[in-house]
Amino acid sequence: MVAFSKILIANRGEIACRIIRTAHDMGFETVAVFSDADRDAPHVQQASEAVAIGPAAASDSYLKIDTIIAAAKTSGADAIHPGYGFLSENANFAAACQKENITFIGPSPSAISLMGNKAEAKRRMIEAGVPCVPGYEGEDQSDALFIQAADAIEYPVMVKAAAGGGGRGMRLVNKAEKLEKALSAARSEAQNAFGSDELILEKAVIEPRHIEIQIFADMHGNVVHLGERDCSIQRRHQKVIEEAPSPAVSASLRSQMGAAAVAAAKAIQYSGAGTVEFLLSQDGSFYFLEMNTRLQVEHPVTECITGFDLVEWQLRVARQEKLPVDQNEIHLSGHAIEARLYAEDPYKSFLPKVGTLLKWEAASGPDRRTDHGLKNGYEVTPHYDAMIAKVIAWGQTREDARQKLIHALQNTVDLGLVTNRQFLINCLKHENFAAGAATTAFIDTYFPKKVLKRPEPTSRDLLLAACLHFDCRKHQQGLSTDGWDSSDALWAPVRLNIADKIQDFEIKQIDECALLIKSENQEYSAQFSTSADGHATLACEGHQTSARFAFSQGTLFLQTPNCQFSSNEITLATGESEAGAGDGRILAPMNGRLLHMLAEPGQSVTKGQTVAILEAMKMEHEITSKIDGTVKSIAAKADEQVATRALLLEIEPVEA
Ligand code: MV4
Repeated sequence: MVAFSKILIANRGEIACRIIRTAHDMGFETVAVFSDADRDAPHVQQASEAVAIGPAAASDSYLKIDTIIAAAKTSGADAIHPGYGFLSENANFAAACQKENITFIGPSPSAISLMGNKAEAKRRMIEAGVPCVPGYEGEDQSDALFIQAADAIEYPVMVKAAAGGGGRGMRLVNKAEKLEKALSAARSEAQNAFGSDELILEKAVIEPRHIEIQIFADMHGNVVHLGERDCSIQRRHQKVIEEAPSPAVSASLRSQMGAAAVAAAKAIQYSGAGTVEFLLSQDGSFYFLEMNTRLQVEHPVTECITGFDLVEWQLRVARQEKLPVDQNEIHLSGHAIEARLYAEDPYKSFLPKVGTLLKWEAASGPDRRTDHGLKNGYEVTPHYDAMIAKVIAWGQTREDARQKLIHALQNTVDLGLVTNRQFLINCLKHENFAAGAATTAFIDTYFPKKVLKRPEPTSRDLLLAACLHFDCRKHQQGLSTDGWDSSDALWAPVRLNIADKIQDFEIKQIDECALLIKSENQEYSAQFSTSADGHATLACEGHQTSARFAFSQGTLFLQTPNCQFSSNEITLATGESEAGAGDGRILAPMNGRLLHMLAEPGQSVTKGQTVAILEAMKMEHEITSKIDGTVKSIAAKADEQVATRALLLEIEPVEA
């Protein structure tokens, strides 16, 4: 038995938190590592102790082998869990741990490096009798040999980088005339991306499903599989939705694929958690693609249908225990689906988006699970992967799981960030997915750019936004709803900027909760209320709308059941507003950055004189004095971010 007691987690975010949870449950101490960007991150707070490992860039911190090993030594950690990504499939890192007598929680360096090369892996898998796509994976890399091999297996063919993964350096070639050009392009791409221009060739499988088998091996020769995961819903080789079991895999196909995956692991004396990826063709045949020698992002769906804790198994195997069960003790129960929440904008080419998570609430409820490393105020930076959380639901049937996951995503609060949450809901609701028929072509087929439209707020959503701004303004002006009196019963204009569109409202407070709202020549009578934890409800014409909200520097972030949007109040920018007009208090007409403060204390100013310049909504706005007078005080300085109605300066009127 290899004893270890303190585990360093060489990772961050949700997977670091996931590993810490099981490690603590089992009685281990944990050490987090963190870059400058992650000082206050939840994984750091959750670990028993934490070590700083350098600048924000991953190449300067989470990818630095020597620094991570040094962190283990200074903290006395005697084992390292690499998580996924970063150093998890780096054979040199596994070897460095071994050399320092630190238990690497993963397979041997030789298994990692063997599976890191597709040509070598494929030759070994063919030897072991694992079905592989017909192709060429020889050492002779001459064009002549590739041309001959392609003719023999017949077009279309795939050219792949031997050192590659995740689709980089991959080319689909439909006819012989195009092969040579594809070979040279793939070689240069592979050389640039992986430092090796070695290629392999395969017959192309058209519109396959991505099916992977979770395997587990101990150091005593026992290997089991835990069924498959269907990861067909991907975008540019980035997984989006995963599920277990696959709607396309029968019990008999499962046992065939499971046996092939177990044979693959045995052939290389594998130990620990591994995933054997297969392509499942439309005709039901399956082919080995590659083997991932780590715990995968989507492991929770397997945990949900087997009831096992895969991190616990990893730790047991690493201390040389036998696998806790035999193959015949593994039973799959129900169905689980995982959706990956990314900080990205699906309506802008899925570009990653940085920002501050103002309010985070993971969905709760029976059979829901959210794996994350988030908290209120969490900053999404450009340094790491855009995936911020995984939302998982289990159900007796696939349909139960699908419905619960949609509900969970609708009840996940991610205010302040732009995420793919609504896109995930739309994917899960799509009839092709609901029917269990989705292949790797799902997103390109059903969600091409032209059908990806940002959900627009409904008119009720807009009324709610107007009420929230109105309410916020009252609080800013020190008027509490409790202290309401009839003098408030005036129509107040509320002008909002929502997605660069101007929306005008007028609101009159009738009593503590009742409001009259005018919008687009209609008058509504509404009951409006908010709670301290950011719930808002609006009952209007017999229909109640609920939403979650947060204000940050005057910007309102609103999440309604059908969309998410932000809005800014610009009522003062009209210059005809009630507040701040008559007196010498000059307020910011909208959220923005103060470019210049042109006035100084004691200076005399005349009505109409420009006293400050505000940059907002991509324009410069001159702020002018409404009166003749003397500058009494300055309340904001250049470069400062100011919120709507923030005091900029105060002018003492000259006596008439
Ligand atoms: C293939 C293929 C069709 N035929 N190989 C993409 C990433 C890499 N892991 C392997 N990939 C593919 N290999 C042959 N012989 C189609 C893909 C593929 C794919 C595979 C799994 C999930 C999504 C995919 C999207 C496009 C292409």
